[in-house]
Amino acid sequence: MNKKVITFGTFDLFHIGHLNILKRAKEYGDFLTVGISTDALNFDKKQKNPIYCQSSRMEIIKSIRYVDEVFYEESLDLKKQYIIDCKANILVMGDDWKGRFDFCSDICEVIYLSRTPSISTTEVIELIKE
Ligand code: C2G
Repeated sequence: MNKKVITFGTFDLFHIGHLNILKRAKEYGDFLTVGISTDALNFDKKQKNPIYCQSSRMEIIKSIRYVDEVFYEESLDLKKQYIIDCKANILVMGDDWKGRFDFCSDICEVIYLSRTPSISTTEVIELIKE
């Protein structure tokens, strides 16, 4: 198949929704690269720092059996550059991003997969706070 898949995320407080998207993304090819949002990018995206720092989040993602390569995603605006640099053929994202990366469809296939219901990093934090 020789197809390279790429996906991106913060992957803070790693949970089953993250595992599912990585597992399903890998099924579209035979090599999966994951761009992990830096702490600074996460702050820009969500106006708050992640609970786990970027190096911890990278170590966790790197140890997932479906993941072949990881790198730090510094900016949402570099998406196309990352795809080109990684020579990825397919971009896979959860459908909360549906449509947001269609501009990449001139250089790779863009696939949005359904999110895993009723789990999110924010929900986990709220539950722990209770
Ligand atoms: N996800 C999912 N199901 C959930 C939660 C998350 O499928 N219940 C998916 C998201 O759709 C995303 C990936 O898991 O594809 C990572 O989610 P986050 O860590 O929340 O990443 P996000 O903030 O969406 O960052 O350049 C894109 C951004 O870096 C994506």
